[in-house]
Amino acid sequence: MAIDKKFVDYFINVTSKAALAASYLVGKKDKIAADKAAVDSMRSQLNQMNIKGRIVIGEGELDEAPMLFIGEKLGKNVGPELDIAVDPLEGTNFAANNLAGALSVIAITEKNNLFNAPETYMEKISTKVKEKNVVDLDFSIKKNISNLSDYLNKKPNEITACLLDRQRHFHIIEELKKLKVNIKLITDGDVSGALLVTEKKYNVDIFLGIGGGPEGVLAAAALDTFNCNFQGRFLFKTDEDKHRAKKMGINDFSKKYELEEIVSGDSIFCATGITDGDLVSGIKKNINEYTSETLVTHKSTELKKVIKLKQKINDKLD
Ligand code: VTB
Repeated sequence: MAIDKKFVDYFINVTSKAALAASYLVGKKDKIAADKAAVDSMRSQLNQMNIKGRIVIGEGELDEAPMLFIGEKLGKNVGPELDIAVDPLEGTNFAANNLAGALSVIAITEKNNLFNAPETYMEKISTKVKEKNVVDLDFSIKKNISNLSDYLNKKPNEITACLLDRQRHFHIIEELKKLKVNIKLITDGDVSGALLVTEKKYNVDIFLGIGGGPEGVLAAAALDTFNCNFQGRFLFKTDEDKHRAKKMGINDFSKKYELEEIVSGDSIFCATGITDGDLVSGIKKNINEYTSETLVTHKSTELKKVIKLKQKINDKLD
Protein backbone atom coordinates (compact mmCIF):
# COMPACT_ATOMS: atom_id res chain seq x y z
CA MET A 1 0.00 0.00 0.00
CA ALA A 2 1.04 3.57 -0.50
CA ILE A 3 0.02 6.93 0.87
CA ASP A 4 -1.78 8.86 -1.89
CA LYS A 5 0.53 11.51 -3.28
CA LYS A 6 -2.10 14.21 -2.81
CA PHE A 7 -1.19 14.05 0.88
CA VAL A 8 2.29 15.34 0.10
CA ASP A 9 0.86 18.78 -0.69
CA TYR A 10 -1.37 18.69 2.35
CA PHE A 11 1.52 17.93 4.68
CA ILE A 12 3.72 20.58 3.08
CA ASN A 13 0.92 22.95 3.97
CA VAL A 14 0.86 21.69 7.54
CA THR A 15 4.55 22.33 8.21
CA SER A 16 4.54 25.56 6.18
CA LYS A 17 1.73 27.00 8.26
CA ALA A 18 3.30 25.83 11.51
CA ALA A 19 6.59 27.42 10.43
CA LEU A 20 4.78 30.65 9.57
CA ALA A 21 3.09 30.67 13.00
CA ALA A 22 6.43 30.18 14.76
CA SER A 23 8.15 32.76 12.54
CA TYR A 24 6.28 35.60 14.28
CA LEU A 25 8.10 34.62 17.47
CA VAL A 26 11.60 34.35 16.01
CA GLY A 27 14.05 36.34 18.09
CA LYS A 28 11.59 36.99 20.91
CA LYS A 29 13.62 34.97 23.40
CA ASP A 30 10.58 32.86 24.25
CA LYS A 31 11.04 29.19 23.34
CA ILE A 32 7.76 28.15 24.88
CA ALA A 33 5.66 30.71 23.01
CA ALA A 34 7.33 29.86 19.69
CA ASP A 35 6.82 26.15 20.27
CA LYS A 36 3.18 26.69 21.26
CA ALA A 37 2.49 28.71 18.10
CA ALA A 38 3.85 25.89 15.95
CA VAL A 39 2.03 23.19 17.93
CA ASP A 40 -1.34 25.00 17.82
CA SER A 41 -1.08 25.58 14.11
CA MET A 42 0.01 22.04 13.31
CA ARG A 43 -2.74 20.51 15.38
CA SER A 44 -5.43 22.68 13.85
CA GLN A 45 -4.20 21.91 10.30
CA LEU A 46 -4.04 18.17 10.93
CA ASN A 47 -7.53 18.18 12.39
CA GLN A 48 -8.92 19.62 9.15
CA MET A 49 -7.60 16.71 7.10
CA ASN A 50 -9.48 13.66 5.86
CA ILE A 51 -7.31 11.22 7.76
CA LYS A 52 -7.54 8.87 10.71
CA GLY A 53 -4.30 10.06 12.23
CA ARG A 54 -2.59 8.99 15.42
CA ILE A 55 0.38 10.72 17.00
CA VAL A 56 3.19 8.25 17.71
CA ILE A 57 5.83 10.88 18.39
CA GLY A 58 4.67 14.19 19.71
CA GLU A 59 5.09 16.72 22.42
CA GLY A 60 5.04 14.12 25.19
CA GLU A 61 2.48 12.07 27.04
CA LEU A 62 -1.02 13.31 27.81
CA ASP A 63 -0.13 14.36 31.36
CA GLU A 64 2.69 16.62 30.20
CA ALA A 65 1.42 17.76 26.79
CA PRO A 66 -2.14 18.95 26.32
CA MET A 67 -1.72 18.91 22.52
CA LEU A 68 -0.11 16.58 20.01
CA PHE A 69 0.42 14.09 22.81
CA ILE A 70 1.41 10.52 22.05
CA GLY A 71 -1.73 8.58 21.20
CA GLU A 72 -3.76 11.65 20.27
CA LYS A 73 -6.17 11.03 17.40
CA LEU A 74 -6.13 13.65 14.66
CA GLY A 75 -8.10 14.39 11.52
CA LYS A 76 -11.73 14.08 10.56
CA ASN A 77 -11.76 10.33 11.21
CA VAL A 78 -12.26 9.52 7.53
CA GLY A 79 -9.62 8.42 5.03
CA PRO A 80 -6.38 6.51 5.54
CA GLU A 81 -5.14 5.39 8.94
CA LEU A 82 -1.80 7.13 9.46
CA ASP A 83 0.89 7.20 12.11
CA ILE A 84 2.25 10.68 12.62
CA ALA A 85 5.49 11.91 14.20
CA VAL A 86 5.77 15.63 14.79
CA ASP A 87 8.36 18.11 15.93
CA PRO A 88 6.45 21.34 15.28
CA LEU A 89 9.47 23.38 16.31
CA GLU A 90 12.78 21.54 16.02
CA GLY A 91 15.40 23.88 17.44
CA THR A 92 13.49 25.99 19.94
CA ASN A 93 16.73 27.81 20.82
CA PHE A 94 17.26 28.69 17.18
CA ALA A 95 13.81 30.25 16.92
CA ALA A 96 13.98 32.06 20.26
CA ASN A 97 17.39 33.55 19.45
CA ASN A 98 16.91 34.09 15.71
CA LEU A 99 19.62 31.61 14.80
CA ALA A 100 19.88 29.46 11.70
CA GLY A 101 18.31 26.03 11.58
CA ALA A 102 14.81 26.17 13.15
CA LEU A 103 12.44 23.77 11.38
CA SER A 104 8.90 22.52 11.56
CA VAL A 105 8.93 18.77 10.97
CA ILE A 106 6.45 15.96 10.38
CA ALA A 107 6.79 12.32 9.30
CA ILE A 108 3.90 10.08 8.30
CA THR A 109 3.55 6.38 7.60
CA GLU A 110 0.63 4.06 7.25
CA LYS A 111 -0.64 2.66 10.56
CA ASN A 112 1.88 0.62 12.57
CA ASN A 113 4.87 1.44 10.37
CA LEU A 114 6.54 4.12 12.46
CA PHE A 115 8.43 3.35 15.63
CA ASN A 116 6.74 4.52 18.77
CA ALA A 117 9.81 6.14 20.31
CA PRO A 118 10.09 7.12 23.93
CA GLU A 119 11.33 10.58 24.88
CA THR A 120 14.83 9.55 25.82
CA TYR A 121 18.23 10.00 24.30
CA MET A 122 19.32 7.91 21.38
CA GLU A 123 22.76 6.98 20.16
CA LYS A 124 22.66 7.46 16.40
CA ILE A 125 24.67 7.05 13.29
CA SER A 126 23.77 7.94 9.71
CA THR A 127 25.67 7.71 6.44
CA LYS A 128 24.98 7.71 2.75
CA VAL A 129 26.43 4.18 2.65
CA LYS A 130 23.58 1.71 2.53
CA GLU A 131 25.67 -1.48 2.72
CA LYS A 132 25.73 -3.18 6.11
CA ASN A 133 28.93 -3.56 8.10
CA VAL A 134 30.67 -0.50 6.71
CA VAL A 135 29.51 1.89 9.41
CA ASP A 136 27.86 0.47 12.49
CA LEU A 137 26.89 1.69 15.96
CA ASP A 138 28.74 -1.30 17.43
CA PHE A 139 32.04 -0.45 15.75
CA SER A 140 34.64 1.84 17.29
CA ILE A 141 35.02 5.35 15.88
CA LYS A 142 38.34 4.25 14.43
CA LYS A 143 36.85 1.27 12.64
CA ASN A 144 33.93 3.28 11.28
CA ILE A 145 36.21 5.98 9.91
CA SER A 146 38.65 3.50 8.46
CA ASN A 147 35.84 1.48 6.79
CA LEU A 148 34.20 4.64 5.52
CA SER A 149 37.46 5.99 4.07
CA ASP A 150 38.06 2.68 2.28
CA TYR A 151 34.51 2.55 1.01
CA LEU A 152 34.44 6.15 -0.21
CA ASN A 153 38.00 5.97 -1.42
CA LYS A 154 38.87 9.05 0.59
CA LYS A 155 41.56 9.69 3.17
CA PRO A 156 40.32 10.21 6.75
CA ASN A 157 41.32 13.88 6.45
CA GLU A 158 38.87 14.16 3.53
CA ILE A 159 35.98 12.86 5.63
CA THR A 160 33.63 15.15 7.53
CA ALA A 161 31.73 14.02 10.61
CA CYS A 162 28.81 15.99 12.03
CA LEU A 163 27.76 15.82 15.68
CA LEU A 164 26.08 17.84 18.41
CA ASP A 165 28.44 20.05 20.37
CA ARG A 166 27.99 18.42 23.76
CA GLN A 167 30.27 17.48 26.62
CA ARG A 168 29.09 13.88 26.26
CA HIS A 169 30.71 13.79 22.82
CA PHE A 170 34.11 14.95 24.01
CA HIS A 171 35.69 11.51 23.63
CA ILE A 172 34.29 11.16 20.10
CA ILE A 173 35.61 14.58 19.12
CA GLU A 174 39.05 13.73 20.53
CA GLU A 175 39.11 10.45 18.60
CA LEU A 176 38.03 12.16 15.37
CA LYS A 177 40.72 14.80 15.88
CA LYS A 178 43.35 12.09 16.29
CA LEU A 179 42.16 10.50 13.06
CA LYS A 180 42.36 13.91 11.34
CA VAL A 181 38.68 13.79 10.38
CA ASN A 182 37.02 17.17 9.70
CA ILE A 183 34.45 17.97 12.34
CA LYS A 184 31.21 19.88 11.89
CA LEU A 185 29.71 20.70 15.28
CA ILE A 186 26.08 21.73 15.58
CA THR A 187 24.63 23.37 18.67
CA ASP A 188 21.11 21.90 18.31
CA GLY A 189 18.89 20.46 15.62
CA ASP A 190 20.03 16.93 15.05
CA VAL A 191 17.17 16.07 12.66
CA SER A 192 18.87 18.41 10.24
CA GLY A 193 22.33 17.15 11.26
CA ALA A 194 21.45 13.55 10.45
CA LEU A 195 20.10 14.61 7.05
CA LEU A 196 23.32 16.33 6.01
CA VAL A 197 24.63 12.96 4.82
CA THR A 198 21.93 12.76 2.13
CA GLU A 199 23.50 15.01 -0.51
CA LYS A 200 27.06 15.68 -1.56
CA LYS A 201 26.49 19.44 -1.43
CA TYR A 202 26.31 19.40 2.39
CA ASN A 203 29.77 17.87 2.57
CA VAL A 204 29.04 15.58 5.53
CA ASP A 205 29.97 11.89 5.29
CA ILE A 206 28.82 10.66 8.67
CA PHE A 207 26.54 11.92 11.42
CA LEU A 208 26.94 10.41 14.87
CA GLY A 209 26.45 10.86 18.59
CA ILE A 210 23.70 11.08 21.17
CA GLY A 211 20.60 13.21 20.58
CA GLY A 212 16.86 12.96 21.07
CA GLY A 213 15.17 9.62 20.29
CA PRO A 214 12.13 11.23 18.65
CA GLU A 215 14.44 13.32 16.43
CA GLY A 216 16.15 10.08 15.40
CA VAL A 217 12.89 8.54 14.23
CA LEU A 218 11.93 11.66 12.29
CA ALA A 219 15.30 11.76 10.52
CA ALA A 220 15.09 8.03 9.75
CA ALA A 221 11.87 8.57 7.78
CA ALA A 222 13.60 10.96 5.37
CA LEU A 223 16.84 8.96 5.28
CA ASP A 224 14.85 5.94 4.14
CA THR A 225 13.68 7.74 0.98
CA PHE A 226 17.17 9.09 0.36
CA ASN A 227 18.34 5.46 0.51
CA CYS A 228 20.78 6.30 3.29
CA ASN A 229 21.58 4.29 6.36
CA PHE A 230 20.58 4.95 9.97
CA GLN A 231 20.95 3.04 13.20
CA GLY A 232 19.75 4.05 16.64
CA ARG A 233 19.97 2.75 20.18
CA PHE A 234 17.85 4.26 22.94
CA LEU A 235 19.54 5.15 26.19
CA PHE A 236 17.41 4.51 29.23
CA LYS A 237 18.99 6.03 32.30
CA THR A 238 16.35 5.89 35.00
CA ASP A 239 13.89 3.23 36.12
CA GLU A 240 11.13 5.59 35.06
CA ASP A 241 12.58 5.71 31.53
CA LYS A 242 12.61 1.92 31.46
CA HIS A 243 9.10 1.68 32.80
CA ARG A 244 7.79 4.03 30.10
CA ALA A 245 9.70 2.12 27.44
CA LYS A 246 8.16 -1.15 28.62
CA LYS A 247 4.72 0.39 28.32
CA MET A 248 5.59 1.17 24.69
CA GLY A 249 6.52 -2.46 24.10
CA ILE A 250 10.31 -2.17 24.43
CA ASN A 251 11.81 -5.04 26.43
CA ASP A 252 15.39 -5.09 25.23
CA PHE A 253 16.82 -1.81 26.52
CA SER A 254 20.12 -2.05 24.67
CA LYS A 255 18.78 -3.07 21.28
CA LYS A 256 20.33 -1.51 18.20
CA TYR A 257 17.57 -0.57 15.78
CA GLU A 258 18.13 -0.68 12.05
CA LEU A 259 16.40 1.89 9.86
CA GLU A 260 13.83 -0.62 8.61
CA GLU A 261 12.79 -1.38 12.20
CA ILE A 262 12.14 2.32 12.78
CA VAL A 263 10.26 3.14 9.61
CA SER A 264 8.76 0.76 7.07
CA GLY A 265 6.43 0.91 4.10
CA ASP A 266 5.52 4.19 2.50
CA SER A 267 6.33 7.47 4.22
CA ILE A 268 6.10 11.21 3.79
CA PHE A 269 8.51 13.61 5.51
CA CYS A 270 8.28 17.40 5.46
CA ALA A 271 10.66 19.87 7.12
CA THR A 272 9.89 23.56 6.55
CA GLY A 273 12.44 26.19 7.46
CA ILE A 274 11.48 28.75 10.08
CA THR A 275 14.89 30.44 10.06
CA ASP A 276 17.42 29.91 7.26
CA GLY A 277 19.39 26.71 7.64
CA ASP A 278 21.57 24.12 5.88
CA LEU A 279 18.63 22.22 4.40
CA VAL A 280 16.10 24.94 3.63
CA SER A 281 15.60 28.69 3.87
CA GLY A 282 13.36 30.17 6.51
CA ILE A 283 9.99 31.86 6.17
CA LYS A 284 10.05 35.10 4.20
CA LYS A 285 7.06 37.41 4.69
CA ASN A 286 5.55 40.32 2.80
CA ILE A 287 2.39 42.05 3.95
CA ASN A 288 -0.08 39.46 2.66
CA GLU A 289 2.17 36.73 1.35
CA TYR A 290 4.82 34.41 2.62
CA THR A 291 7.29 32.04 1.05
CA SER A 292 8.23 28.76 2.67
CA GLU A 293 10.80 26.16 1.73
CA THR A 294 10.14 22.54 2.60
CA LEU A 295 12.36 19.53 2.23
CA VAL A 296 9.91 16.81 1.20
CA THR A 297 10.31 13.10 0.77
CA HIS A 298 7.71 10.55 -0.33
CA LYS A 299 9.03 7.03 -0.44
CA SER A 300 6.65 5.38 -2.93
CA THR A 301 7.05 8.10 -5.57
CA GLU A 302 10.77 8.55 -4.77
CA LEU A 303 10.14 12.25 -4.31
CA LYS A 304 12.99 13.99 -2.50
CA LYS A 305 13.35 17.69 -3.06
CA VAL A 306 13.00 21.17 -1.66
CA ILE A 307 9.65 22.73 -2.53
CA LYS A 308 9.21 26.47 -2.45
CA LEU A 309 5.70 27.70 -1.83
CA LYS A 310 4.23 31.18 -2.05
CA GLN A 311 0.93 31.52 -0.22
CA LYS A 312 -1.45 34.17 1.07
CA ILE A 313 -0.90 34.61 4.76
CA ASN A 314 -4.55 33.91 5.56
CA ASP A 315 -4.99 30.92 3.26
CA LYS A 316 -6.81 28.08 4.95
CA LEU A 317 -6.22 24.42 4.17
CA ASP A 318 -9.36 22.89 2.65
C1 VTB B 1 18.82 17.18 19.96
C2 VTB B 1 18.37 18.30 19.03
C3 VTB B 1 17.34 19.18 19.58
O1 VTB B 1 17.99 18.45 21.78
O2 VTB B 1 17.92 16.11 19.92
C4 VTB B 1 19.08 17.70 21.37
O3 VTB B 1 17.88 17.78 17.83
C5 VTB B 1 19.44 16.64 22.38
O4 VTB B 1 19.27 17.06 23.71
O5 VTB B 1 17.17 20.29 18.73
P1 VTB B 1 20.30 17.94 24.59
O6 VTB B 1 20.07 19.38 24.20
O7 VTB B 1 19.87 17.67 26.01
O8 VTB B 1 21.67 17.50 24.30
C6 VTB B 1 17.73 19.61 20.98
O9 VTB B 1 18.91 20.37 20.92
C7 VTB B 1 16.60 20.44 21.61
O10 VTB B 1 15.42 19.71 21.60
